[in-house]
Amino acid sequence: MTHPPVPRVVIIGAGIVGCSLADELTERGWTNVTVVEQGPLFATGGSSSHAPGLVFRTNAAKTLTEFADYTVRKFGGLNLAGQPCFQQVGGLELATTPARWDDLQRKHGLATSWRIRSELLTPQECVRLWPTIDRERILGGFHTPEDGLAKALRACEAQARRAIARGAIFLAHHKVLDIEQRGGRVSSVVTDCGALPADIVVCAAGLWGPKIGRMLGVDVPLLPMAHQYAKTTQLAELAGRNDEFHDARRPILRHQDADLYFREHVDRLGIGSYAHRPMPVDLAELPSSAEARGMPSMLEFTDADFEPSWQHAVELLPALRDSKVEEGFNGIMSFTTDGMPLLGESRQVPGFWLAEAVWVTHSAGVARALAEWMIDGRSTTDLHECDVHRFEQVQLGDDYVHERAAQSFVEVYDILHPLQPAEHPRPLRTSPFYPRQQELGAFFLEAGGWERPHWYEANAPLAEGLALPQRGAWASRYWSPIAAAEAGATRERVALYDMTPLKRLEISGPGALEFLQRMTTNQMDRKPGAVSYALLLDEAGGVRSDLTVARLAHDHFQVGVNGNLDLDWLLRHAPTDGSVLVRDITAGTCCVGVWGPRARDLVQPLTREDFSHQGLGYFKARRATIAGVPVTAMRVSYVGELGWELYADADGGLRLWDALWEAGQDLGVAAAGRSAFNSLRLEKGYRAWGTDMTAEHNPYEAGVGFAVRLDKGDFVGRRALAELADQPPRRRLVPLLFDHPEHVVLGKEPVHLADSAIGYVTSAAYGYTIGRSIAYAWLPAPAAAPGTRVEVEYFAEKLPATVAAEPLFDPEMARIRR
Ligand code: FAD
Ligand code: THG
Repeated sequence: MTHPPVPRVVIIGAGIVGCSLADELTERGWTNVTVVEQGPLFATGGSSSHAPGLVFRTNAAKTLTEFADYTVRKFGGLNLAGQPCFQQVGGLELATTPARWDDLQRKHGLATSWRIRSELLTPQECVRLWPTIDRERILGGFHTPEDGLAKALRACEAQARRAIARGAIFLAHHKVLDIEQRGGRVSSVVTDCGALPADIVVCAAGLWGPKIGRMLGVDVPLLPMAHQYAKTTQLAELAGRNDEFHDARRPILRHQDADLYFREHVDRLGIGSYAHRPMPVDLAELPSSAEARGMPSMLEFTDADFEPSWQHAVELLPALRDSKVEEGFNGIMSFTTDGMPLLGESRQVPGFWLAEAVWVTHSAGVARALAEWMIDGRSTTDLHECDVHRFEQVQLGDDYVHERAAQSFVEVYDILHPLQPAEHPRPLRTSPFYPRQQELGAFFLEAGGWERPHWYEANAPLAEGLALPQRGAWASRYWSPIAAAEAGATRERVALYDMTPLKRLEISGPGALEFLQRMTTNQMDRKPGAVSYALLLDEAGGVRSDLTVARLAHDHFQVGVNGNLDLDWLLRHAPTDGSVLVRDITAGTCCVGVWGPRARDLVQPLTREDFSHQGLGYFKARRATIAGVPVTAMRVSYVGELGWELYADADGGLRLWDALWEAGQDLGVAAAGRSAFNSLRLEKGYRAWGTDMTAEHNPYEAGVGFAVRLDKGDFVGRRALAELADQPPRRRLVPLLFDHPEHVVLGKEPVHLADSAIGYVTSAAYGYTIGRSIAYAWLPAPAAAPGTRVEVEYFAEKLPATVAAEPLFDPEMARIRR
């Protein structure tokens, strides 16, 4: 076997991300690494040079928590000339309002789900950890004893030295001016001191990322924004407590109700504030390193912006009354539209990788994941929420990035409900049915830029008199009892669902079949008119997505996918000889799902085509004309009822909706939204990719092994699956049913068996048809057997539940196949 030569990697930026990546790459044998830095080493003038280094690991995103956990473990074992790179002082988050106290209880649940040790503290226990807190102001705290302070600058140098010892080169005062391409990929990095040949270029330029991206026409959708950090004068209470070696002993502290955080600096306190107005920074106006006395990412402190924060700090820590701000700065850091990093290799410019919008907290974890991705083609951590190709086109525009990133600054410490939508800019994308949805009083939430009805106020009369269990306040937000009526209309009569936002691709050309056979797990060589449910796997057998593939003609397929990452993955793998065309047709088309026992009574009279069970069977597709509108009808149903997804060109959409609406009046048709949809699909056990399963899971443990045909010939991931196929899974995705119908949870809650946390909830909903509250959860196989008694932790309460056999509704498929 021949090994490929070690590629020449040039990393732009010697901040914490560049240094960590150089270490992780060289450790794995990629030793031909050059790090170019415009400033000096290692106080480069970037954000890492002055980051106070607070590492709070617990995050709603499992991936970010895993990144942070690795950073803590790695930095905990690193030192620079005997000086530690991490101080495990612990983390303490305080609640001064009942809403925050509830949120900390929820956070304790998140920490437990992601295996971070934590405890909830009484005010007294908080004061024991941090004696100068005004006990009267607080309701309690969330303590994470293993969190702490990263010494970012030290960690930069310590990791760089390890990389250098393995052969890496660090070049200070080399400013990147351009990146050249040859043969369709990166070929060299041009600096003010000459050009460096490169097979791979990694942009770890922090807030300067967009500028580097522009050299190649690659979007780096982040907004640099200033954030205030100040140090107090010397405090009597801290005198003699700390020294330069151990410059902090009390936990890092968050007072999120006032958008503040604190840490010790020997005998002073450092105070960071997110309370001020968003302060976006125009890269073009940023002073050069020389003009900025070596610190271009530090702007002048604006006292007036800090004033309210100082008052809040003194209220929480009255001992500060005798001190003042001695020094402060407005430090620049990167914000993205969804708060997640930007990682991955550009599809337009192969060889150009991004490692952008990364906090010190996540830096080592990000670097490890990227090194694995670059070298092995895949990371062991699921990265779909961080992949820079996750965005829709409308989410890449300057105005959008500006508006949304500024909002994510404002919301940094807000209590955010998982369903809470951004308010601006909206509406961005609407389906042709939008005017009718508005007329029916749709309550819209947004996803991928699309306005999606969650329920329709017009259905309120249907909900009157429904006896529903009283759910908790948190689960009642972004929810309405109307969803129950819409679910009922779907199971009992017929309902219309707007499926337009579901991304769809057209894959065509003489090589289309062979391409889809190679990319997916199911048999694609079926007669035109066949629809298949199939998976996209990575080489290790991880589930990258699940799809429906309709063969509309010999060389023409329509593929229903989960998002932009699927399009990206397919485009990357498509043959370049022109034999296959992959096209996103979402925007020019629309889709309405017509589902329910009366669906056939509604649709058949509107068309000359045979929509009987014999004429158009389950998982079959055909062209038809409905009320004069050309459609592709696909007999699939994510809600588990008789009916079709009807696809039309966008221009015919409104006529199609109106005709269906009109024809349905006598049948009791209802428009129905995502809230009902989610409940119905959980009753059927249909997985939502990205929530229930990700590339971290294989098909067998995720319960979608039925979509894998190992005997169909080779496909991506087949080899890995062949090894897994006859081993019993170690863990499983299974449904839980709560004992009490009023116990409705939202996802990511920990699951306990006896007194140990053993797993976590993925998605949850009240099942209106079965009259039980449902949660899907990942559990170790021995605990996943139906009948196992477990408890789901929700706001520090343990809710009893039982593992159930699936599907929970209509296992004979009698409702669909008729
Ligand atoms: P940087 O450290 O900025 O490194 C990028 C490097 O690229 C720079 O050295 C720059 O000079 C170089 N570069 C750019 N362009 C070029 C070019 N053309 N040629 C050559 N070199 C180039 N994070 C936490 O986790 N915890 C905290 O408590 C925390 N507090 C913060 C407080 C403040 C006030 C600020 C501003 C940020 C804070 N952060 C914190 C965020 C954190 O500092 C950053 O997210 C992190 O340091 C970014 O690291 P980086 O390596 O991506 O960027
Ligand atoms: N409709 C269409 N495409 C899609 C979805 C959709 N693509 C993305 C996503 N949703 C895929 N998810 C599913 C999940 C389950 C089913 C369809 C799409 C489904 N499963 C049946 C079952 O499991 O019993 C049938 C499986 C089979 O017969 O192979 O219907 O909503 N167009």
